[in-house]
Amino acid sequence: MKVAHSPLHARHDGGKELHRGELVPCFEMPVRADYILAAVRRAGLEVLEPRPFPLESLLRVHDAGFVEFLRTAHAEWRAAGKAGFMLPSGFPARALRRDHIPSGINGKMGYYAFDASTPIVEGTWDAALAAAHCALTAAAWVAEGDKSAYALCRPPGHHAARSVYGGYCFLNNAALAAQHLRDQGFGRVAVLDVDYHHGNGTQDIFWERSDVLFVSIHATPETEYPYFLGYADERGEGAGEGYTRNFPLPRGSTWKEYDTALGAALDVVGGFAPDALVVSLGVDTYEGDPISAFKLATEHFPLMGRRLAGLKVPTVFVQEGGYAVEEIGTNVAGVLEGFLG
Ligand code: Q9C
Ligand code: ZN
Repeated sequence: MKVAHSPLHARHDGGKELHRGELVPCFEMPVRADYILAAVRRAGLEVLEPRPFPLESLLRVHDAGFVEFLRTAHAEWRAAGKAGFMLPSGFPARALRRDHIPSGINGKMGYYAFDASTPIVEGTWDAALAAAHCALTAAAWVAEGDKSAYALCRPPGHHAARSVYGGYCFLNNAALAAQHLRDQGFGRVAVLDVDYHHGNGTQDIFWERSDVLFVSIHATPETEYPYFLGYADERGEGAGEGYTRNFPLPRGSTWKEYDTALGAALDVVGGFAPDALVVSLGVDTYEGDPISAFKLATEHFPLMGRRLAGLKVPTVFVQEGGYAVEEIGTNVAGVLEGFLG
């Protein structure tokens, strides 16, 4: 299994996020990728830099105005006389919604963002673009015949929707990988999201489509981020009806409950008979994660990988969350090694 990794990820070093009423250092920090890189190298996987892709590749799943905002946001912020990290403080919530994008940087930022935990710094665009290229490269390897590949994406992607960013995510790396596989002739692509948090962005992107199945196992949004999506009754609409499936679990869930949900999710994926699989691989389900409340132990991640291999489908792994930084590499490598068997 080849690994796509770019050192450009380190240009996104967000500063602070709003967490439980306080500005705290970002949980999504550059050293996460360093631990993962060391662990996949220890596991003997070959690490390669991503290929370049035209900017238009992003527009297969994202809105053009949104991409242009991400590309230019920090320069506009500096032009307005500001420095450091950008966080929005006003959002088009229900009573404020209309079809107008404010021209000022603060209003524009609130328009495109959905939380105040996702700072943009000068290097955010370079890092997010490199992460997208890692996902597209891993998908390209699989399209060219590799049985599996791993995109070591940072920043992560699954909360980023067609035209909204948040949850530490800017561009939806997993959605880009899935779309690339579709564009390379894989007729049916399944996305299985095992991050602790619901993959609202991926769900949004494929909500009305029947060619990409979205299945997610995550903590209940009643109490857990992203709060407003990820409920079991969300199943897609129009042509996509039945092609989104959510498996929310209570806080405190252990491998026993997780494994049962994983079995149900894999039955849905298997029933779809996909030509390729994209796994949104968050390891914030780990018991030591500082912002999450599942109880998976390090020994369970290889078991997860083994179960995924049972689908016997070409598979692209895309890195999402995981904030217990010292264990993140071991847990990610555990899934990949379990998959390889
Ligand atoms: N007090 C991923 O794992 N922070 N994103 C919530 C609530 C956002 C997690 C703060 C968590 C986003 C990719
Ligand atoms: Zn997460």
